[in-house]
Amino acid sequence: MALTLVHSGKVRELYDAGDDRLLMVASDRISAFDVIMAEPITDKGRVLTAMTVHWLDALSDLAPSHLVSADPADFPSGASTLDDGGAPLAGRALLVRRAEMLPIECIVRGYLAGSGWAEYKRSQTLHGTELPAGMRQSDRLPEPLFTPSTKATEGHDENISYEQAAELVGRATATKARDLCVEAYRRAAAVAETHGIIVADTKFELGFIDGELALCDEVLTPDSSRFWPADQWEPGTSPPSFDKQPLRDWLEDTGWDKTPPPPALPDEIVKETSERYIAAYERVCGRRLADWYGADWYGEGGR
Ligand code: PZK
Repeated sequence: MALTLVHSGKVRELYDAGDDRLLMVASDRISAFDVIMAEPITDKGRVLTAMTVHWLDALSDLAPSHLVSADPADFPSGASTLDDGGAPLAGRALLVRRAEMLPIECIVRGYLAGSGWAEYKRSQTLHGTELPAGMRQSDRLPEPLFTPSTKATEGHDENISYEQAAELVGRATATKARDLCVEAYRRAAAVAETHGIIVADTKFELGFIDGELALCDEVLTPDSSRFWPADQWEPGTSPPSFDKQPLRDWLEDTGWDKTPPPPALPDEIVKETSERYIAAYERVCGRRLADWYGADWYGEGGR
């Protein structure tokens, strides 16, 4: 039986796998300046999937997760005929349990970037929490902060205070979510830092499975986080993105106006971007991508 598509994101899809399960498929698509590029980035879907599994496993003592299996042999039969127009599914799909998702994005910030920096400049606060005076763009925060937002169905998510989050999901759940996410961020950031990568911030999605708060969706990937090369971190400036900067720089250099269609990417840019994603996985998780599902198809078994 063909699987039914239940949700299509910019770079990934979610299918009903029956039996209260979903198949979460990460494509090799990449977006830059909010526009999807025409060329797939080789291995990007496998990198995001392998990273998610690594962290769900490494954090399993902290929280249960929605993960059932990453092994294609465990996928429902309809998965084998599933064709999203991309590379084979092996390594870039996860069978997960359906959860009752919280209506908030659980973001943790360790550094002052993006909308956090914009708020700080305005009011010296981050999601309503007062911060020390005199902080610069990209500065490290005194402590990682839980900075939730609502899930906007259209347009951009709205930042909310911890109090507002407590009103939305209940205080006990908000407290649990905050403590879990901050600890997960601390662990991942500490590991990444020893390998020269700063995890500036990251977004978790939590849901209830069998009455327990579980880690869902993708976890600590470049698409759900800001990864910076530690050696290029300079407070007062905006550090490059570990994974996307060569692509962004090339696009800027073309003079493209950032509306579709984007310019066709040269092979060198595709290759360099792919290598960045793989390096992020191998450095942050301390594992080789060649050891992950689907390596045979890409002919990297001997790497
Ligand atoms: C769920 N998303 C986002 C992910 C997409 C969109 N375990 C779960 N149970 C219920 N719902 C979700 C999950 C998870 N994960 C995740 N939306 C709903 C999403 C992947 C591809 F297109």
